[in-house]
Amino acid sequence: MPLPKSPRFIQTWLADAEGERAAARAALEETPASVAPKFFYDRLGSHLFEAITELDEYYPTRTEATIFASHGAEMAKAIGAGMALVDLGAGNCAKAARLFPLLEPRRYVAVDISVEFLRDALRELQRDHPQVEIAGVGEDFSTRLDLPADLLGDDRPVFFYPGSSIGNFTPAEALGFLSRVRERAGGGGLLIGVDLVKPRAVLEAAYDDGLGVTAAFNRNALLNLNRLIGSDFAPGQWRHVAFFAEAESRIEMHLEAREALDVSWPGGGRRFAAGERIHTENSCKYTAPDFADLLMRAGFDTPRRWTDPAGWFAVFWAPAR
Ligand code: AVI
Repeated sequence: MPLPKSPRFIQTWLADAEGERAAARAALEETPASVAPKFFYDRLGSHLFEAITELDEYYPTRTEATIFASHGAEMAKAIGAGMALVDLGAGNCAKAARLFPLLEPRRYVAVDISVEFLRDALRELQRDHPQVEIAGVGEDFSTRLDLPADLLGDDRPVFFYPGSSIGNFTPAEALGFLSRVRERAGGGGLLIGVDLVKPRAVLEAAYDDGLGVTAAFNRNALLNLNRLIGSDFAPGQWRHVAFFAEAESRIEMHLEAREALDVSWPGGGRRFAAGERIHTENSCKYTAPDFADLLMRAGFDTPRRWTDPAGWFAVFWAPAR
């Protein structure tokens, strides 16, 4: 039996490791301190995020899945078959794989910062779909989107950005990011999942679950930072904080020092007062009309939209002629 082919893999994440370390240290030295949400996603963080998606309180993943299950065929008709499907933040690639029978991509390019997790997922996917040309890109696509042209071939580029990860950008950053996608999506478009505004209690429970999985996910960013910059954060000294900030229409996640703490890293360090916070994530919640407007400001054509019956989540198909 021939050996299954290995997906091609390109890695740009941490090509400038010293630059990433300097930026992470600088963000910690500011007041208020912050850690970019990309630091959630080492291999353990990706597994913890997978666990979050199984929680009763975390409605986005299963709500989005019901929208794909109910309307996937209509989406596929709107998009058209045969394409290079570019999955941004692919994770375990499960969402895209579920759409393969409907979208029938000729190529699949998975992009994620969690390099090892992505490699594992792609090996399995290639075994199950030997007919699809599969490639992986280990990249921090929040700031750049460098896809070698030969990865897409002559196929129409259809970008796939499910899960409402767009909410992890501020609206201004989201506009910049969507504009970068639009520049590369000519002849294709963008299929994107977006979390919508809903009652505060539902939102806050989703980001502060009873089992403490989200708290572990939040604290794991400190362990990832310890490895990257050589800091000595002790995760147990930090309390998980998550709340809905109404004015900004976003969930904010923070880590709060349980007592006065000194944290050091090679060449520096700082003191955190008791109760002082490190801002780790925003998760913006949109209204459907506001998000459609954002897509059009980024240069996409009038989008189509599908929602669940409660109107908690939306999937948009934004064509790019
Ligand atoms: C990846 N992203 C869409 C998740 C979210 O809901 O903002 C990350 C997350 N943070 C806490 N729980 C899940």
